[in-house]
Amino acid sequence: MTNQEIAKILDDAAKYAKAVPQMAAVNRMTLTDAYLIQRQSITLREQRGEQITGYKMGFTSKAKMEQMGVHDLIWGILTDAMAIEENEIVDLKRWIHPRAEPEIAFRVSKDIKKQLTLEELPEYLDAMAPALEIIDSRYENFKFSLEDVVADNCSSTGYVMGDWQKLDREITDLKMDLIVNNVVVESASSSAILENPLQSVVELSRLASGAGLTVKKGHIILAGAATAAQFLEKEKQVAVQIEKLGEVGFRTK
Ligand code: OOG
Ligand code: MG
Repeated sequence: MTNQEIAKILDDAAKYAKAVPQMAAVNRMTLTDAYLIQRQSITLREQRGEQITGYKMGFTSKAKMEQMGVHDLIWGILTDAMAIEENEIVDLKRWIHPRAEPEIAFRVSKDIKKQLTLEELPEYLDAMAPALEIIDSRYENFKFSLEDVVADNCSSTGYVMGDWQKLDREITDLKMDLIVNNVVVESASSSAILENPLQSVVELSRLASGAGLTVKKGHIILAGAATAAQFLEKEKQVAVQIEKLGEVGFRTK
Protein backbone atom coordinates (compact mmCIF):
# COMPACT_ATOMS: atom_id res chain seq x y z
CA MET A 1 0.00 0.00 0.00
CA THR A 2 1.13 3.57 -0.55
CA ASN A 3 1.51 6.00 2.34
CA GLN A 4 -1.51 7.89 1.04
CA GLU A 5 -3.64 4.72 1.07
CA ILE A 6 -2.59 3.96 4.64
CA ALA A 7 -3.39 7.55 5.69
CA LYS A 8 -6.89 7.16 4.23
CA ILE A 9 -7.48 3.82 5.99
CA LEU A 10 -6.43 5.32 9.35
CA ASP A 11 -8.49 8.45 8.78
CA ASP A 12 -11.57 6.35 7.94
CA ALA A 13 -10.95 4.16 11.00
CA ALA A 14 -11.06 7.30 13.16
CA LYS A 15 -14.03 8.78 11.30
CA TYR A 16 -16.19 5.65 11.52
CA ALA A 17 -14.78 4.39 14.87
CA LYS A 18 -13.83 1.03 13.36
CA ALA A 19 -10.55 -0.66 14.25
CA VAL A 20 -8.11 -1.81 11.55
CA PRO A 21 -5.15 -4.25 11.59
CA GLN A 22 -1.62 -2.94 12.10
CA MET A 23 0.03 -2.01 8.82
CA ALA A 24 3.68 -1.11 9.46
CA ALA A 25 5.28 -4.56 9.30
CA VAL A 26 3.55 -5.79 6.12
CA ASN A 27 4.24 -2.49 4.37
CA ARG A 28 7.84 -2.18 5.66
CA MET A 29 7.00 1.25 6.97
CA THR A 30 9.96 3.30 8.24
CA LEU A 31 9.60 5.93 10.96
CA THR A 32 9.99 8.58 8.25
CA ASP A 33 7.08 7.01 6.34
CA ALA A 34 5.08 6.93 9.57
CA TYR A 35 5.42 10.68 10.14
CA LEU A 36 4.56 11.33 6.46
CA ILE A 37 1.41 9.21 6.84
CA GLN A 38 0.56 11.09 10.05
CA ARG A 39 0.90 14.39 8.16
CA GLN A 40 -1.24 13.08 5.26
CA SER A 41 -3.97 11.99 7.66
CA ILE A 42 -3.97 15.51 9.14
CA THR A 43 -4.28 16.93 5.61
CA LEU A 44 -7.43 14.82 5.17
CA ARG A 45 -8.80 16.36 8.37
CA GLU A 46 -7.85 19.85 7.15
CA GLN A 47 -9.72 19.20 3.92
CA ARG A 48 -12.82 18.66 6.08
CA GLY A 49 -12.26 22.04 7.72
CA GLU A 50 -10.36 21.02 10.86
CA GLN A 51 -7.62 23.33 12.10
CA ILE A 52 -4.41 22.43 13.85
CA THR A 53 -4.52 23.57 17.49
CA GLY A 54 -1.24 22.14 18.72
CA TYR A 55 0.94 19.13 19.34
CA LYS A 56 1.26 16.32 21.83
CA MET A 57 4.22 14.38 23.05
CA GLY A 58 3.89 10.68 23.82
CA PHE A 59 5.76 8.06 25.81
CA THR A 60 7.42 10.71 27.95
CA SER A 61 6.91 8.61 31.09
CA LYS A 62 8.03 5.07 32.02
CA ALA A 63 4.45 4.19 33.00
CA LYS A 64 3.24 4.85 29.45
CA MET A 65 6.17 3.12 27.75
CA GLU A 66 5.63 0.04 29.87
CA GLN A 67 1.87 0.01 29.39
CA MET A 68 2.16 0.20 25.59
CA GLY A 69 5.47 -1.65 25.07
CA VAL A 70 6.95 1.19 23.00
CA HIS A 71 10.15 2.86 24.16
CA ASP A 72 10.74 6.04 22.20
CA LEU A 73 9.41 9.59 22.29
CA ILE A 74 6.71 10.28 19.73
CA TRP A 75 4.72 13.34 18.76
CA GLY A 76 1.36 13.90 17.18
CA ILE A 77 -0.87 16.72 15.95
CA LEU A 78 -4.01 18.06 17.65
CA THR A 79 -6.95 19.68 15.85
CA ASP A 80 -9.96 21.70 16.96
CA ALA A 81 -12.24 18.70 16.34
CA MET A 82 -10.48 16.94 19.23
CA ALA A 83 -11.20 19.70 21.77
CA ILE A 84 -13.66 18.75 24.49
CA GLU A 85 -15.22 21.35 26.78
CA GLU A 86 -14.80 21.14 30.52
CA ASN A 87 -17.66 19.02 31.97
CA GLU A 88 -18.90 18.11 28.48
CA ILE A 89 -20.86 14.86 28.28
CA VAL A 90 -19.14 12.83 25.60
CA ASP A 91 -20.78 9.92 23.80
CA LEU A 92 -18.30 7.05 23.78
CA LYS A 93 -19.78 5.79 20.50
CA ARG A 94 -17.58 8.41 18.81
CA TRP A 95 -14.59 6.21 19.50
CA ILE A 96 -13.32 2.62 19.27
CA HIS A 97 -11.77 1.84 22.69
CA PRO A 98 -10.93 5.22 24.26
CA ARG A 99 -8.66 5.70 27.25
CA ALA A 100 -7.98 8.82 29.35
CA GLU A 101 -4.67 9.94 30.81
CA PRO A 102 -3.52 12.81 33.06
CA GLU A 103 -1.41 15.50 31.39
CA ILE A 104 -0.18 19.08 31.65
CA ALA A 105 -0.80 21.50 28.75
CA PHE A 106 1.35 24.50 27.81
CA ARG A 107 0.38 27.47 25.63
CA VAL A 108 2.81 28.82 23.05
CA SER A 109 3.26 32.62 23.03
CA LYS A 110 5.84 32.94 20.26
CA ASP A 111 6.46 30.79 17.15
CA ILE A 112 8.90 27.94 17.84
CA LYS A 113 11.07 27.17 14.82
CA LYS A 114 14.20 25.79 16.42
CA GLN A 115 15.30 23.52 19.21
CA LEU A 116 14.90 25.37 22.50
CA THR A 117 16.63 24.92 25.83
CA LEU A 118 14.80 24.82 29.14
CA GLU A 119 16.18 28.30 29.90
CA GLU A 120 14.67 29.72 26.70
CA LEU A 121 11.15 28.39 27.33
CA PRO A 122 9.76 31.36 29.32
CA GLU A 123 10.15 33.45 26.16
CA TYR A 124 8.00 30.98 24.17
CA LEU A 125 5.31 29.85 26.62
CA ASP A 126 2.86 32.00 28.54
CA ALA A 127 0.53 29.59 30.34
CA MET A 128 -0.06 26.07 31.60
CA ALA A 129 -3.15 24.09 32.57
CA PRO A 130 -4.20 20.73 33.95
CA ALA A 131 -5.35 18.52 31.07
CA LEU A 132 -6.77 15.14 30.18
CA GLU A 133 -5.93 13.47 26.93
CA ILE A 134 -8.26 10.90 25.39
CA ILE A 135 -6.43 8.45 23.20
CA ASP A 136 -8.09 5.94 20.90
CA SER A 137 -5.80 3.74 18.87
CA ARG A 138 -7.26 2.92 15.50
CA TYR A 139 -5.63 -0.52 15.69
CA GLU A 140 -7.34 -3.68 16.86
CA ASN A 141 -6.86 -4.40 20.58
CA PHE A 142 -5.00 -1.08 21.05
CA LYS A 143 -1.79 -2.89 19.97
CA PHE A 144 0.87 -1.31 17.77
CA SER A 145 4.55 -0.91 16.89
CA LEU A 146 6.31 2.46 17.08
CA GLU A 147 5.77 3.06 13.34
CA ASP A 148 2.12 2.03 13.55
CA VAL A 149 1.30 4.39 16.41
CA VAL A 150 3.10 7.32 14.79
CA ALA A 151 1.24 6.78 11.49
CA ASP A 152 -1.98 6.77 13.55
CA ASN A 153 -1.16 10.27 14.84
CA CYS A 154 -0.14 8.75 18.17
CA SER A 155 -3.73 7.70 18.98
CA SER A 156 -4.77 11.39 19.31
CA THR A 157 -8.50 11.79 19.59
CA GLY A 158 -9.48 14.25 22.33
CA TYR A 159 -8.28 16.66 24.96
CA VAL A 160 -9.81 18.80 27.67
CA MET A 161 -8.03 21.59 29.50
CA GLY A 162 -8.64 23.44 32.74
CA ASP A 163 -8.01 27.14 33.36
CA TRP A 164 -4.80 28.63 32.00
CA GLN A 165 -2.37 29.74 34.67
CA LYS A 166 0.86 31.66 34.79
CA LEU A 167 4.14 29.78 34.57
CA ASP A 168 5.14 31.20 37.92
CA ARG A 169 5.67 28.04 39.98
CA GLU A 170 7.87 25.02 40.08
CA ILE A 171 6.17 22.05 38.37
CA THR A 172 8.81 19.35 38.65
CA ASP A 173 7.19 17.48 41.53
CA LEU A 174 3.43 17.96 41.55
CA LYS A 175 1.05 15.16 42.49
CA MET A 176 -1.15 14.24 39.51
CA ASP A 177 -4.26 12.10 40.05
CA LEU A 178 -6.55 10.56 37.48
CA ILE A 179 -9.98 10.33 39.10
CA VAL A 180 -13.03 8.33 37.99
CA ASN A 181 -16.27 8.90 39.92
CA ASN A 182 -14.34 10.48 42.78
CA VAL A 183 -11.94 7.53 43.12
CA VAL A 184 -8.24 8.01 42.36
CA VAL A 185 -7.44 5.32 39.78
CA GLU A 186 -3.91 6.42 38.78
CA SER A 187 -1.47 8.71 40.53
CA ALA A 188 2.07 9.93 39.87
CA SER A 189 4.38 12.86 40.33
CA SER A 190 4.79 15.26 37.41
CA SER A 191 8.49 14.32 37.58
CA ALA A 192 7.41 11.07 35.88
CA ILE A 193 7.24 13.18 32.70
CA LEU A 194 10.91 13.38 31.64
CA GLU A 195 11.78 14.54 35.19
CA ASN A 196 10.24 17.89 34.28
CA PRO A 197 7.16 18.34 32.05
CA LEU A 198 8.82 21.37 30.46
CA GLN A 199 11.45 19.00 29.06
CA SER A 200 8.65 17.67 26.81
CA VAL A 201 8.43 21.09 25.20
CA VAL A 202 12.20 21.04 24.63
CA GLU A 203 11.86 17.62 22.97
CA LEU A 204 8.94 18.77 20.83
CA SER A 205 10.92 21.82 19.69
CA ARG A 206 13.73 19.48 18.64
CA LEU A 207 11.47 17.02 16.81
CA ALA A 208 9.13 19.55 15.19
CA SER A 209 11.88 21.91 14.02
CA GLY A 210 13.79 18.87 12.74
CA ALA A 211 10.70 18.04 10.63
CA GLY A 212 10.60 21.63 9.31
CA LEU A 213 7.50 22.56 11.30
CA THR A 214 6.71 25.71 13.24
CA VAL A 215 4.85 25.35 16.52
CA LYS A 216 2.78 28.51 16.29
CA LYS A 217 1.83 31.19 18.75
CA GLY A 218 -1.48 30.12 20.35
CA HIS A 219 -0.82 26.41 19.86
CA ILE A 220 -1.07 24.09 22.82
CA ILE A 221 1.43 21.40 23.72
CA LEU A 222 0.48 18.32 25.73
CA ALA A 223 3.50 17.08 27.64
CA GLY A 224 2.53 13.39 27.74
CA ALA A 225 0.83 11.30 30.38
CA ALA A 226 2.34 10.86 33.83
CA THR A 227 0.57 7.54 34.45
CA ALA A 228 -0.81 4.63 32.49
CA ALA A 229 -4.08 5.40 30.67
CA GLN A 230 -7.45 4.04 31.80
CA PHE A 231 -10.17 2.68 29.53
CA LEU A 232 -13.29 4.86 29.56
CA GLU A 233 -16.63 3.42 30.54
CA LYS A 234 -20.13 4.81 30.09
CA GLU A 235 -21.69 7.18 32.59
CA LYS A 236 -18.59 8.16 34.51
CA GLN A 237 -17.14 11.44 35.69
CA VAL A 238 -13.46 11.53 34.67
CA ALA A 239 -11.08 14.16 36.05
CA VAL A 240 -7.47 15.06 36.55
CA GLN A 241 -6.37 16.84 39.69
CA ILE A 242 -2.93 18.38 39.85
CA GLU A 243 -1.38 19.88 42.95
CA LYS A 244 -1.04 23.69 42.59
CA LEU A 245 -2.66 23.61 39.11
CA GLY A 246 -6.23 22.56 39.90
CA GLU A 247 -8.49 20.16 38.08
CA VAL A 248 -10.56 19.56 34.99
CA GLY A 249 -12.91 16.83 33.88
CA PHE A 250 -15.62 15.58 31.56
CA ARG A 251 -18.39 13.01 31.65
CA THR A 252 -19.14 10.00 29.49
CA LYS A 253 -22.37 8.48 28.20
C1 OOG B 1 0.05 6.51 22.22
C2 OOG B 1 -0.02 7.91 22.74
C3 OOG B 1 0.90 8.16 23.92
C4 OOG B 1 1.25 9.72 25.94
O1 OOG B 1 0.81 10.66 26.61
O2 OOG B 1 2.22 9.04 26.28
C5 OOG B 1 0.54 9.39 24.66
C6 OOG B 1 -0.82 5.56 22.99
O3 OOG B 1 -0.55 5.29 24.16
O4 OOG B 1 -1.77 5.04 22.38
O5 OOG B 1 -0.35 10.13 24.31
MG1 MG C 1 -0.99 11.49 25.91
